[in-house]
Amino acid sequence: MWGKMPSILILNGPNLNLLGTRQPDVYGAVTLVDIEKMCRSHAKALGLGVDFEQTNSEGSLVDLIHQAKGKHAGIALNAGAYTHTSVALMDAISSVEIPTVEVHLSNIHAREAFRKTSYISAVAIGQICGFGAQSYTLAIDALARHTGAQG
Ligand code: CA2
Repeated sequence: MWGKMPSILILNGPNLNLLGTRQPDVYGAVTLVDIEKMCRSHAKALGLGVDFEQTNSEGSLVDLIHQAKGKHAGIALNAGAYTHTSVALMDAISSVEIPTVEVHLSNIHAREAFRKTSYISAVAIGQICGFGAQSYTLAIDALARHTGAQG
């Protein structure tokens, strides 16, 4: 099903395009382009290809999750603030039945109360948060193990 090299989708939601340009105290100094490069080299070493996407639009995130069906062995999703609000994203993940790891840069459990609620957690295989950019590489490790998709 996955062809020569299995791949994963790394999907980023609203405002994550601003990383490294504002609020470095909360989110660090790395940019999303830095994170993309880290993810590509980390995944490659595990024999996994990567599609890396960012959109500020909830509907586009839903579309990208739908389009992952039959294409990607797993999804790492940082849904940004939609994590705490979006039944649509939760339903999209359930519907495609692709193992999904929830990712956050910050420790959402150590921040405002509203960030403790995640609609993604209910349908994810697990959640990784609080490790900055490293949360993404940890998510790739988890997906590689879970899917058995390493090359
Ligand atoms: O910690 C995470 O990765 C979050 O998903 C980031 C979201 C936040 O709403 C979630 O609760 C936790 C916010 C991303 C905003 O990123 C910014 C980057 C630079 C400047 C301002 C915001």
